[in-house]
Amino acid sequence: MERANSLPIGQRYINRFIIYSALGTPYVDLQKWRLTIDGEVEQTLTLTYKELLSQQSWCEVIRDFHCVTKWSVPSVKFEGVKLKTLIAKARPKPAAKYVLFGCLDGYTTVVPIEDALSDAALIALKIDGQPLRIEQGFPARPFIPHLYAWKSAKWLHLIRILREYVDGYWEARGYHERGNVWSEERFKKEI
Ligand SMILES: Nc1nc2c(c(=O)[nH]1)N[C@H]1C(S)=C(S)[C@@H](COP(=O)(O)O)O[C@H]1N2
Ligand SMILES: [Mo]
Repeated sequence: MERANSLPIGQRYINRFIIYSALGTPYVDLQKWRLTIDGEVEQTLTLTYKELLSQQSWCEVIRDFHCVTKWSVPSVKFEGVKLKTLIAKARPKPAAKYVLFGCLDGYTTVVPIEDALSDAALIALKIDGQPLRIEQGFPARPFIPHLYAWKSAKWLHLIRILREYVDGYWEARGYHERGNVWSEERFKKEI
């Protein structure tokens, strides 16, 4: 999965994020905001922003950010909590297969659990050293470097572990169940 110095097929570099919010930008009240991890787990977890900031599994990755519409931003520094560690704390049941990310604006996306558990996957609270800006998904968004950026759900508040696949917002509109950039999984296969 380590391909730090190459660009996936079909992508080109641009120097800034193009901001997307398919369902608009939600109002965020940080006092009330919680990140919940539930579903196919032994222990539902609920974390405040402050608790996330002080997790032991705080980590950072510097990776390219690839939108399926073919732009990529090079070497973005994401900092946050290792997703693998967070999910492990909730103790997923053996039947766990997918992870659904749910957002304050109603946006959702889904990834196979193996991708969420990959080493570089995190719940990002900072980009390039600063807390996420509101339009960047404050307070939190997942980032899984080898998946297209529509899987990086902004204004995240829910990580739901699932037994069975369900479509998220873009998946319901034809985008791929997994979205691996290195195998160009842009769209679902036509049957
Ligand atoms: N809640 C939410 N998250 C989202 C989106 C969105 O519309 N709403 N768009 C996705 C897509 S398609 C991309 S490319 C990235 C863009 O991130 P940016 O807006 O920070 O550039 O966010 C992803 N996460
Ligand atoms: Mo995208």
